Amino acid sequence: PGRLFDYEPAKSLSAQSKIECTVAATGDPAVQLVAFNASSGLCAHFRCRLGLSHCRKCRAANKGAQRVWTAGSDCWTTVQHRVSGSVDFYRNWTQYQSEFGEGPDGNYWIGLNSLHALTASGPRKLRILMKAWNDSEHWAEYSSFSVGPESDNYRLSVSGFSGSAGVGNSMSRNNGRQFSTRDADHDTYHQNCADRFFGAWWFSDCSDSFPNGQYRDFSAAIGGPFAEGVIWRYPFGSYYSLKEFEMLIL
Ligand SMILES: [Ca+2]
Repeated sequence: PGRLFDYEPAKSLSAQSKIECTVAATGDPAVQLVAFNASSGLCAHFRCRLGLSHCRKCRAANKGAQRVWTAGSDCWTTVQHRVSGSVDFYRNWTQYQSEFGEGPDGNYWIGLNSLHALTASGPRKLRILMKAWNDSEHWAEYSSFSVGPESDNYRLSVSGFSGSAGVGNSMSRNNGRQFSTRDADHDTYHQNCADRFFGAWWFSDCSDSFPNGQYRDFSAAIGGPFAEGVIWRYPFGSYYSLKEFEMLIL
């Protein structure tokens, strides 16, 4: 039933109906999802692998505060998020391996180890949500997204681009690249792109996308310097730092 990568089994029991299966889970705060198979009568309870906050997109799609929902709906997990300059993203290798920031609703990085763990059993969909300074909203999507192990410097595989009107594939140069930070240069450039542009990313000879660049407030967001800021080159250009940026996987 549905996409259950974000979940791990908590309990299974038998039930007469989906309602009975759901009711059986309401007393258990650890259970965030139920799946009922009508032909076998099997009722399965699941909990979020990385904690409830990572299932908020699923929960939002199922009417706010409702604590238990049914498998089969789209449950997006936020893996990266920029909304302001309150969290520094110019960090080192060890810091990027782990989660940092304010949680998925604020400025946030889920961590390279989690990105690998979440995509190790098979590629996921990646959705990117962007807000420009005129408050227009844009999206890009990749049908296949996975991150390799630490031993391969978390090499990125990303393909199957689609996007909203005007939005281009700004991650094509990142496909197949290893991750680089200020203290770990795995790019193909003669300098360290992470160090030169003050962030961390799957750089090649640098990048047309740079969600982990330095956040710029409106007064400094437009007009450069080149490729610094929260960048999505097509169509915004390399001198435009976005107001909001979010990466989610399904
Ligand atoms: Ca280099």
